Amino acid sequence: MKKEKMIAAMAACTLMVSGCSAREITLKDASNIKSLGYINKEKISNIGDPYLVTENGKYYVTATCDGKGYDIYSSTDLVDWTKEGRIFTSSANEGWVRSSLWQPQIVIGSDGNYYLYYCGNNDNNSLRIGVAVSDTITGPYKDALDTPLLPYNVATIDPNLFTDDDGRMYLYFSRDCSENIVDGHHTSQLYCIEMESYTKIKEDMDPVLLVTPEQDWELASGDYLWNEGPDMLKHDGKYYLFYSGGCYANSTYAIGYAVSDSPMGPFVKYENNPVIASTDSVSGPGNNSFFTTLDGEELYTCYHTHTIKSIGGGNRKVTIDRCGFRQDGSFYVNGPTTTNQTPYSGHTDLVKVVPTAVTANGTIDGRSPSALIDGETLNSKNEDLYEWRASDQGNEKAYAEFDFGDAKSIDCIYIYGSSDADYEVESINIVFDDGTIQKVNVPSGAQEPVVLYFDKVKTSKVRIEVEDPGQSTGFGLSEVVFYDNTVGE
Ligand SMILES: [Ca+2]
Repeated sequence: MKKEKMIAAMAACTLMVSGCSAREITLKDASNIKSLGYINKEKISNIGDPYLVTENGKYYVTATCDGKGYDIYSSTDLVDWTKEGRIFTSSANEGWVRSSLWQPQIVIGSDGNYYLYYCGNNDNNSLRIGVAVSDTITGPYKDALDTPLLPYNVATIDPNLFTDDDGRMYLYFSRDCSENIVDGHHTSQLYCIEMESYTKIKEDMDPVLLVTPEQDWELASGDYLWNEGPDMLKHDGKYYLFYSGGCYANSTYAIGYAVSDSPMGPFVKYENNPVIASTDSVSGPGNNSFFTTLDGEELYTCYHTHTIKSIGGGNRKVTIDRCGFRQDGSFYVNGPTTTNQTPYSGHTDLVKVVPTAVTANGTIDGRSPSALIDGETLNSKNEDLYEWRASDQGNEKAYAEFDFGDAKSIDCIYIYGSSDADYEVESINIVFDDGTIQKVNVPSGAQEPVVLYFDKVKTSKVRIEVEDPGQSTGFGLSEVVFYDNTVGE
């Protein structure tokens, strides 16, 4: 982002917007409102490979820690986290695992037990996958077996157990590049095996190779190549296998996915991978898991990014961003974000006010005003196809209009701009039913919304129109979200 645009965005975010003709809305200081959005900070750092699971009305995260064991953290709101302590530890005398304890997964068993799938080095310094069990989510977990879970004499890591709707269970894992040579390259590839139970693989079945590094972004890491960190997500009857490619220690690391009609493939990689990649301000996103907010309303992905971008390496932090599926079945992530984003559903005093219709006085072919309320707020490679773009209006001001049907109370608006600098206008007017109007400097980039918080306005429509096109060649917006703060009423 250009520096002057950054300043404009910051100015807008601190509500230093200037009034226009007609009556102005009164902008209020939102800095003391805890529930007004979330920001990805270093809430949990010096970790990797975070796995987030919900249970007992809480969010729990476990992750790769110091390689000697796993810690677990809990939260009721995804903002404040409590370290609950160590749940599993390697030992020189017990079990089979000795070191390099990486990517854990906690599975809530249908039998009332909690299962910890983990990986690490055995006595021969070869990586294996194991499973431990506990009757509480916070452990301690004890090995369920006295051997690794998988009986193969090859290095395997990154277990991800998936239970299908019919109850059949599948274990996804990576055959690790430390011992896997493909076409002369150390290569990590993803495999799947069906499980008979939480602690036993199905007999007489060989693991099935699912994906191998082949897309350009997966080949950028040099002699060593990775497809690792699997996480299965089923949507609309299809199986979405998420994975990480590139080198975890630098900015080549990123997340992509592949789709199949069956849990064991064949899988076809998404042509616009990766769906989460490094940006000017974020490095090394990878190894994601998925969760739904406790109220069941919103899907998020939890993944790691480098704590210190310029250093990279193994010090990573938990990063959380909203995600979803488009109507065409493709998947998007509103991330990686570093600025204030719309609040987590169920953890805010702001109630969403949803338009019943969105119209515009002109939209270029192939785009739709409905993109303004589809939940997708920002765009990376190729994905600006999914934002709204006004058609050339000539002398007429381009606008989009949000219709709420009946008059609704609104006191907060998030406005996500265009992902393309050519479509970032200098300023817009927000126009309400009663002629109240507010000029707003538009932020740069769909990733950094303007957040407006103001005295309640009762209105059945909100029009957002170009006030000053500046240097732009057109007008684009990614998403607009309206809220009513109901606290104190
Ligand atoms: Ca959108």
